[in-house]
Amino acid sequence: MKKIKVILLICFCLLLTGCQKEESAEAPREITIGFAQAGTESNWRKVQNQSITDELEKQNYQVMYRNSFSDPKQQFQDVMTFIAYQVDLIILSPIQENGWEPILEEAKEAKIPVIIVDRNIATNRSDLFLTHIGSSFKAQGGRAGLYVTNHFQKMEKEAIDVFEIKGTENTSPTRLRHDGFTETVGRDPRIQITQTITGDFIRLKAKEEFSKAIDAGKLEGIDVLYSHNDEMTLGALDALEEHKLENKFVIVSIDAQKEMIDLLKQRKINCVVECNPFMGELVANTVKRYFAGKTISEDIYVSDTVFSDQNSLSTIPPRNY
Ligand code: GYE
Repeated sequence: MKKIKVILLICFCLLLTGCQKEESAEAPREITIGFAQAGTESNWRKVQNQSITDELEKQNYQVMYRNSFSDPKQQFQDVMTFIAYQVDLIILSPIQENGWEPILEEAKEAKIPVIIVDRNIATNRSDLFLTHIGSSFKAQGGRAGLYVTNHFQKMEKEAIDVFEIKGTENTSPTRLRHDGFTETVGRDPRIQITQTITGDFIRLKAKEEFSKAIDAGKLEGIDVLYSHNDEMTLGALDALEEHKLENKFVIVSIDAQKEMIDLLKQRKINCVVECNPFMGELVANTVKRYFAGKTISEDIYVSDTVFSDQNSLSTIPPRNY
């Protein structure tokens, strides 16, 4: 009996010293980041997704990933799942703008910080998230509008009619790319948006909607095609081709995927405003700064450029997406 007691005591001591050893060791604590991605609707999205996951993994963060495949309700649930798992930080690339306050309240209560990337959310509560990292969609719309105003500036035309292909409703890029555009073209009263369709940022959806517009004779008198992203521009071009129609519009697109740059170089479209998807490094550095207790600015902008037939096209570097 005594022997057993001694053995038990030794085991207990070993266990204690073992535990102490682990606590004093300087092994970095594993940090888990929940990344809630919006969908896979465009090539742009795939590159943005890759950029963020790659850079987080480079920094040795454990990434818990959920993709809600363009379903807003699913995305609310995805973020609730991260909260239930008690992840250390949430990166949210939202689909829609509205409805986030109660979910982010829950995250706040659970003391889980949230970083919003790409699209933004509609709230006045700056205490609900650390920062937003992404492009200025209003500036993108403004730059698209500026191309159109410049293009027609010296042309004697009474009216310049614009056909707008909008992205998904209730999303910040759709709202702001529209606002930025109308604000800028507003300087020339001849330029008016006379037709609008919604293509949800998806090539096939835009193709279908644009085909319907062609069949309904809605292209009559249109001078400009302004599309909120490249996938939808490609969809509209697909529809024109299917209807054996020549493209006779000025075309302005947003994103600057490879296919669109190629079309610009072939002078089949006129202008493409870049939306820079490579935000991973900024995101990972911001996460790192947060865990190091450093200050983080409220808005972190990704820089975009504009490619158009008003500039030299040969200098555009090749792209792989
Ligand atoms: O322009 C589009 C996409 O949210 C800014 O979403 C992003 C947009 C991007 O799928 O291609």
